[in-house]
Amino acid sequence: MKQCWRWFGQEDPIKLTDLHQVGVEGIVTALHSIAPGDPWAMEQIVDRQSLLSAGGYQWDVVESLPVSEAIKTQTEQMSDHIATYKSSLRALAAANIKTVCYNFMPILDWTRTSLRSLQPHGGAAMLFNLVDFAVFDLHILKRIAVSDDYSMEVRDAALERFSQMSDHEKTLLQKNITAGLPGANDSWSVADVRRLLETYRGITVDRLRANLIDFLSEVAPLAQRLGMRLCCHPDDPPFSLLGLPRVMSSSADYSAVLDAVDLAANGATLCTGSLGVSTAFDGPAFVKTHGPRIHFAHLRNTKRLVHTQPDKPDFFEAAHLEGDTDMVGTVQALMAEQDKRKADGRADWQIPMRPDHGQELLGDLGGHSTPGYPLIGRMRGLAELRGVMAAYRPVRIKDKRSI
Ligand code: DNO
Repeated sequence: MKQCWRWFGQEDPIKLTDLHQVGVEGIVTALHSIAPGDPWAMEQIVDRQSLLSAGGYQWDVVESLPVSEAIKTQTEQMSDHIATYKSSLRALAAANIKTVCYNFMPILDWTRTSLRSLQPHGGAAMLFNLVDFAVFDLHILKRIAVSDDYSMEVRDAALERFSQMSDHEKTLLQKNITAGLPGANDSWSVADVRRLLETYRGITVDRLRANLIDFLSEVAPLAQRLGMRLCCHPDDPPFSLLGLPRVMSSSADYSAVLDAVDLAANGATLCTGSLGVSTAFDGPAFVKTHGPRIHFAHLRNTKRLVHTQPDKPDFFEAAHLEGDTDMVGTVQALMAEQDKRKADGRADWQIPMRPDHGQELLGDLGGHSTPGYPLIGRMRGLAELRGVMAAYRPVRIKDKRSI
């Protein structure tokens, strides 16, 4: 697999040129300042490419070309936004950037209740706690939840916890939950979330899935003609939050969407950390089922904690080889998939991967790195994953000076 790294552009506290020391081979990035629904102009794409090539890299994967809320809910501006999405795809293809990741999560992207939870080893990890989430949902956002959102036990615990929280703790919780994607979506206010929730009134799981299929029926044929690979990121976490529908939470969800628009360009981002929160997730089996359509891999591990509601477990982001996902088996399955592609003569046999998220370790600590994206924690993750890959197939030394 191609060992990639997510880089946020010039504002990223990590210097691009330093990544050669980390063994990074490719870059995953996006034009984060462009809002979902707005076009990516050729000039901006080329500017970013020049920045990357000056640092000795190329732009391997776009993460993300975001899908606007209007497309997800099929409201007014949908057709304009689809036209814009297509023009951005054309511009990316013209710049020879062919792999594009996106997600179809309503309103919020990845969601955690704590961005820096202290671990026994002294580092910090991101964490999701359902009672904390219910505090935000029921007592800060003041949403009227339905009975299957939370069990009685979770509701009682949330009320109790809320009554004991300081104003500072309440603000921090709200900030953590609405942190969403580091980039274009930045941070939503409570008022924003309430307004956006209204736009999902009446949108069921079936309707959202149909909207995703409609979107793909528009953009995937174009991507196919352009020789591109679209890859949908799973829901993170893989269960409903704020009463919103989620449609990319399991292998069966992927089957439904990949089969509905049966083109190679309509593919998946396998994010082991997101899907792996569910007890039903089986990494090697996912690769077996969807292998040829996996265009990008996020390798990350999560560990479920003792929880109050089995359908919405608490979890934290574990070290890359230490969580509930069989990482070794998943990496092996992905490498076997690459071998099959090579045998079939596929030009895109190599799957770009990135060590997704990392714990904050050593010099990462202190809150100066982008949540989930510290240098040392991700470096540890990449080193461990590289070790697994090397055990499966020994690394070829590429240094030209060696004989
Ligand atoms: C979190 C990321 C996600 C991902 C998007 C893809 O760290 O994995 O934010 O970039 O969901 O569209």
